[in-house]
Amino acid sequence: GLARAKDVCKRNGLLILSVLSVIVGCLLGFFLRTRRLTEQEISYFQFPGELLMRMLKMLILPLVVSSLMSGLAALDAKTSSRLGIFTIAYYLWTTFVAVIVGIIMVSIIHPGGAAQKENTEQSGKPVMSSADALLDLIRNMFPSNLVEATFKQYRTKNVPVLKPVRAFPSEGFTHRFVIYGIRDENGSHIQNFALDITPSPDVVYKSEPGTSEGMNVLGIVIFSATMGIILGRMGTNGVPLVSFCQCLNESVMKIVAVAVWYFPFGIVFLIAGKILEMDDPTAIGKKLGFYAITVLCGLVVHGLFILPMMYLFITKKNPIVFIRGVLQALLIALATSSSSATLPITFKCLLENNHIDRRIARFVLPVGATINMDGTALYEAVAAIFIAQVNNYELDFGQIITISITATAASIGAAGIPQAGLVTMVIVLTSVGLPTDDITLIIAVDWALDRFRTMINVLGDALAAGIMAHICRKDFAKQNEEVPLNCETK
Ligand code: DAS
Repeated sequence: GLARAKDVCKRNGLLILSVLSVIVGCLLGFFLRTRRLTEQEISYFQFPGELLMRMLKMLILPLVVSSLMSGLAALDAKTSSRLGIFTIAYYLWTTFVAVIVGIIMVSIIHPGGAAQKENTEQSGKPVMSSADALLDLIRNMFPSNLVEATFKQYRTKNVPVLKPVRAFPSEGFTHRFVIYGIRDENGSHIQNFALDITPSPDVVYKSEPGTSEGMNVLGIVIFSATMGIILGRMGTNGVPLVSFCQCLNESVMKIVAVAVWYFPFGIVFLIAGKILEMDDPTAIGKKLGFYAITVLCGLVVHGLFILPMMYLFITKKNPIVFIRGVLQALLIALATSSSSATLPITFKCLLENNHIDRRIARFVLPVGATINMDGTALYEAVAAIFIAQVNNYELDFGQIITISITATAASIGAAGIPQAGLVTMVIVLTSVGLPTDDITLIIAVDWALDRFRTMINVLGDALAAGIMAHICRKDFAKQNEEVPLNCETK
């Protein structure tokens, strides 16, 4: 008995530590909340968690570039196109299924109720149109500058076009002025000291180019995948670059193997730090609570039933064993809310625990972390319909179809970074004419839902790798010896 327990601990040590760190992080966070720490104390407390995020982000670029280039270069034309088509088709299909699950859930639970809105504050900020968002997605596929793509994305911003102001106050006004004043103790007016300008509804907006912080992973994925395919066709001429990428990939994975020992420690502070800065959870309204429950139920149904059933149906293998293999990646997703930051661990789990062919993982995972987000798609559909319900807005069948298509597109467009889905929500809302300002209704719980949807996003990518390994097993068995370079160490 004892010897067996020891053996289990030895083999699963890191996983056990990670589970414990999530629990300790929650307990510590709630305990320290009662201590009322200052903002500065909280930021120092969050430092070890910040380090974890920095380490993971540091690994994304070399990992994505090297795995796609070396992975695709190792495949012949037929296999890579088969793998590519199957993977993309599977990703689109599962994302669409996730949206349907979300729509069914939100229709059954009906969290929006019939009561009044709890928060009607309109931000008045100009937002992006869905056409702009779609064009931005395509623009990001072709970054004009690869170096810039490593730290910036393209995002159209809409700026107000001001009409000339004639007199005060008159019809020509494009902005509402709010003047704050100071009064003395007798209540008489002393001085105006601030002017808050809010655009009035009739202001016209013009699209202007812009960029936003954060790596353009999609652009880097497209470039690296293309390079990988080309290198594979170049024969011996491509060898220097391919072996460079293989070597880079292996060394990055070795860094991951060392860094993982820091992760449980980082997770404690990442989770506790977030709990320390969150708003009072008891202040969340009833409807918002039901909305969060709807999203969570949808994620559970999709992640614990539908995806595993698909895996079982296609591969005839036990999905529980598979999911246990990637549990550590799921915990990192929970702690970081970022599929891209989790990527190194997803790789590690799939190669070491689930024994997925590395050529498959090298293609399926980076692409999946960028475009395959089942959890995000499900949440986008639920959120849009929730907002419609809150506004007492009846959606017809055509609009539901529109939501399911745009939610799929919005999840593809969302980057694998925290709360990216909240930004691409705009596409879904504008497509059916819902007020985009109502995104503010769901912000209070979004950071928490983000963690759970990111877990499902990562799970979807991992199961996809398992399914692709099964579907393409014959191609891979055939070409095992045909890998252009034999320098890969096992
Ligand atoms: N958190 C994101 C992810 O990395 C996406 C989202 O915001 O939904 O998967």
